[in-house]
Amino acid sequence: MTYLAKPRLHHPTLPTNKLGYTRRDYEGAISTLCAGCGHDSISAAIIAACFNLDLPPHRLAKLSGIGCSSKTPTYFLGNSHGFNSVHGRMPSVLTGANLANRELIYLGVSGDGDSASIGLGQFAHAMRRGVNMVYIVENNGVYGLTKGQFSATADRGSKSKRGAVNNDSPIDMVMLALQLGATFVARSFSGDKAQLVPLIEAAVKHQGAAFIDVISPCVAFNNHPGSTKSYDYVRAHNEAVNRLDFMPRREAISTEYAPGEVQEVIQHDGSVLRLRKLAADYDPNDAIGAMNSIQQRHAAGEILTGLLYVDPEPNDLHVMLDTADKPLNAMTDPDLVPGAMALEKINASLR
Ligand SMILES: Cc1ncc(C[n+]2csc(CCOP(=O)(O)OP(=O)(O)O)c2C)c(N)n1
Ligand code: SF4
Ligand SMILES: [Mg+2]
Repeated sequence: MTYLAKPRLHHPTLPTNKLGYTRRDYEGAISTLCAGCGHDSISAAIIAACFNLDLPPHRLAKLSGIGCSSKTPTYFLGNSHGFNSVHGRMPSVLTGANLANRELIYLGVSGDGDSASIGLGQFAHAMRRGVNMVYIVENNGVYGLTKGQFSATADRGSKSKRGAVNNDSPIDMVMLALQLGATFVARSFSGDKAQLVPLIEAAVKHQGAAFIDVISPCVAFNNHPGSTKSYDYVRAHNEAVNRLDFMPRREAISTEYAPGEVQEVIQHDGSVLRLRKLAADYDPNDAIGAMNSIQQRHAAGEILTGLLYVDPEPNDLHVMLDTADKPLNAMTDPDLVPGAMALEKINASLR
């Protein structure tokens, strides 16, 4: 048996959102991951974010590759569209789906092996093309599913469970996403729900390529002393640049912080990201500054988390390709075959 269905009983007093759904309505099958795996906490954060945003589950499509992380879409949003693709190929499958139906919200779930090794090229092109999606990498520094080999995000000098030292230079996916032009870039920790849930909410509302690297300890293969992706290491070295409050468009905005401590970013749809600055000099609209800060803190052995960069006026792939507003999969013959007159006009314009 690859998954267990959950009983459909709801406690009658469970809170409901504006659609009348409880959190249970955003869950999936019972997880078969190891008890304590960080990936399960990320699934819980995705469930909480979609519940808070009152998302109709049928409006969301979740796509993944291969790995323990890529298995997780089975464990959340059981009433949404889902596609478990091939190892490292989630970004191209998602891009195709997005081009065919721009009206869905796209959530790509991947692992550090899936995205930083076999799928690195795919990841790069989804970011640089600005595919409107939330791209979550559940980053544990190992190939968990295939029993704990170092992945390309493992820090140089970190140790495997059996004591082998990783001599390779790590790939920092946040740095890559910034360099490639992603318009929303964040890093978080599976054990920090207060930071992760609003980050996911804001990323869902962002109209462009939103990337979140979530450090997610693998309790079976990478949670020992010597690992820089263990619960203890991340708790001890986590340096948050901001705390994010996310306010959807319809909510009245009231301020409760002293001036100078808060930065507000208004998104395209009118929703507001309110950033409580923990590092006073941190500017989340400066991609080059973000790269410098990440490198400096990494050299000091710290992991910078929070919303690292956001472009409040992003362009997505549909804007860049100037596609029609009507989704391709809703077009009928007259839309797709405009007839000889239209063809003649185009030909005449090219003569
Ligand atoms: C084409 C191909 N090559 C290799 C594999 C073997 N494989 C399965 S999962 C995986 C790595 C998964 O690592 P990651 O994406 O970090 O996920 P995790 O299990 O750590 O969450 C590999 C190499 C495969 N399934 N398909
Ligand atoms: S092997 Fe690691 S990544 Fe996979 S389920 Fe277990 S703890 Fe999670
Ligand atoms: Mg992994």
